[in-house]
Amino acid sequence: MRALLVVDCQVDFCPGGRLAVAGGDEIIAPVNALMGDYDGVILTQDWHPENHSSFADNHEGAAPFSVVQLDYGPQVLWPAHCVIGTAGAGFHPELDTDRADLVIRKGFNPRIDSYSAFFDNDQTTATGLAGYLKDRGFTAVDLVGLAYDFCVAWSAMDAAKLGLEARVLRQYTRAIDLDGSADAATRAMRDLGVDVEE
Ligand code: VGL
Ligand code: ZN
Repeated sequence: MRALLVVDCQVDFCPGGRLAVAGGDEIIAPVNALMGDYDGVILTQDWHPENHSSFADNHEGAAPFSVVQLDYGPQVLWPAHCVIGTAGAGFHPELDTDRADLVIRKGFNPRIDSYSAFFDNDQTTATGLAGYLKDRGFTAVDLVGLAYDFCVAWSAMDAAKLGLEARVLRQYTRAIDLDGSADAATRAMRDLGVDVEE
């Protein structure tokens, strides 16, 4: 049983959004076309309160894309994005959300960011996705979505650590690519046994 995990295909990560990933909107139609090939489709949604600790605005004098030390380690500070209840937090209007069996929201704890669909960035608070996949008998996940080097990569690495067969379909992703983060993500994923397509 193989699931398709569609990561953060949201308005704010597409051109015109508050944390736009170049070409983010280009993957939406291809991702829709993939959905029928899987035993299950799961969507994730980045979902932050306004006072979220990953927003540069919530750190006095901090610039977006700088890095600070939080309780659980280094954290990139982002422009405010995917704020609960705003249009930017919604799915891209063309994403075929009707095909999804489950929607996982993540990042709603103001103190901890959550790139991965499985665990918050403290690496301990679980979202419940691991149990869901296990209970439904999924042993493999293919990952697509935004952004390749953050939420897709962290989700894929956690999937591999949990013993799932994890594969990233790279042409169905786009990267933020902050200081070489795309290449670093590819290396880190491969080190953990994630199958990353060229
Ligand atoms: C993401 C940065 C901050 C992502 C989410 O979806 O990759 N990146 N929040
Ligand atoms: Zn976020």
